[in-house]
Amino acid sequence: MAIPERPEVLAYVALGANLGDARASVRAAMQDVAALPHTQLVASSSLYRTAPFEATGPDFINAVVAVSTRLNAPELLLNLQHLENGAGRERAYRNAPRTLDLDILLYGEASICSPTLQVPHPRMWQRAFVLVPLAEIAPNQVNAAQLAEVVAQLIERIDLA
Ligand code: PH2
Ligand code: MG
Ligand code: MG
Repeated sequence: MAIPERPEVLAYVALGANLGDARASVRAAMQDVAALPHTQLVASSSLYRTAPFEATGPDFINAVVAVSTRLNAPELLLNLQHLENGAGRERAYRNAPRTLDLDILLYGEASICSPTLQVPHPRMWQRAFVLVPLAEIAPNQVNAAQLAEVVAQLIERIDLA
């Protein structure tokens, strides 16, 4: 069912995994995010292999997608958490290795600071694994100085979009 009274909002979602078949999990999650209710996929980045940043465990697979959605931000968050749980996500400790992590980076122009959701994502500007795939699909959202800040972090484009 459409929600005609709701505006369509362009949102950016970061995907990450470093447990199990991370590549397959991120690929499947891209399709699952695209299939969320009242949501259309606008763009998806390549897949990147990245070194754990302030985290332990195996290398991550990371990517970013853009969606146009009529879900509000809390609804989008709940839907993403549902997908994380469906992928077997456990929360053993902060930044523990995970089967799937889905983070809202940007939700239109919104600034959100609630106990459960902060948008723009408060740490996105420190992270190459976010900025590089985001710049691939939305070059207007990331500038050269921001990319220069994270240039020392290891990131390799593995599966071209
Ligand atoms: N996610 C984190 C912490 N560190 N490092 C990489 N390379 N990729 C991630 O997705 C990641 C991380 C917290 O969510
Ligand atoms: Mg995260
Ligand atoms: Mg998360």
